[in-house]
Amino acid sequence: MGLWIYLNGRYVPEEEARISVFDHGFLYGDGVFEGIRAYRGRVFKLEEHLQRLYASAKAIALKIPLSKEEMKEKVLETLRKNRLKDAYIRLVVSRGKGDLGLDPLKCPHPEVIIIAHRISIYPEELYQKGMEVVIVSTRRNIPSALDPSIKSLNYLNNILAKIEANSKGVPEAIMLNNDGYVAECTGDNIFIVKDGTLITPPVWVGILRGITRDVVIHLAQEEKIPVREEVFTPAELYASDECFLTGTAAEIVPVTRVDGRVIGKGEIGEVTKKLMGKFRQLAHSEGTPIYES
Ligand code: PXG
Repeated sequence: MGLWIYLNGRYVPEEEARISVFDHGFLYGDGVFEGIRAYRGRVFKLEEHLQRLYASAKAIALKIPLSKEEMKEKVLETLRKNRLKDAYIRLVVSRGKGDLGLDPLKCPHPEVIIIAHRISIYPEELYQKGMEVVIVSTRRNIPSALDPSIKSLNYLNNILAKIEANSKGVPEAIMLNNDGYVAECTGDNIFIVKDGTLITPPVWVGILRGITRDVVIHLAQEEKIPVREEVFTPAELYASDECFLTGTAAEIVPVTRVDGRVIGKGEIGEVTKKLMGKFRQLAHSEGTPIYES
């Protein structure tokens, strides 16, 4: 059985879910999106994801034609329509159909798409043994040109970094900001542990403020693990005791090798292990119910 896709107020079978070749999301990457997870019949951090979506839209002067409350109901309805309990939800709002020019004023009707799908994640082995990553030469977009805190449909910067990771045979790429400080990965935020303190780059270095990142900071505070949002260099990353990546799809993935340097003891560290456990517990126990409300 195929999927039902929410497309501008209607549910259509995936084969019929089509957008115009004049859509500016397609022509120019002009739009915003979110990736959200549902675990065991509950949507994790739905409010936070919707807030970020509306904030991203506002930043690019895109008016979403639904209220946040309506959007929330549509997300839940899409999950129900597809009988999903564990899912990855992709919410896309594009500028909509215009002419071949850039001008967003020529696009009066933004396009809203919700896709809910079974998730595909990294292989379980990576969560037990840790991942190898590399620092790539593609720098993260500078905030004064295109702020990475906007989750826009324009992901070419990240894709160029991913191509470099692919060519090195690793699953993720670490990107530096234009000053050479560690920023984030192509679709994940980054944390290191040094002498018992958890450190993650501050949003102002030019990163997406990940929902998972916020959850992890909060969990660490609850566990009385000292947390600092602070810039760090590749050398400090190489010399860290532990490293992990966070993202909606990835959750918390331990990193045990960066550019051929073994991180810490080359196994999953204690702080990482503790936070992975706490995160799973939280994701499996709270969220917006899909089926009773
Ligand atoms: N940084 C960037 C650049 C992202 O795109 C994250 C960090 C993590 O944020 P959350 O809120 O999910 O904790 C993201 C989000 C994929 C994929 O297929 C991942 C994202 C976006 C699009 C695709 O892995 N990640």
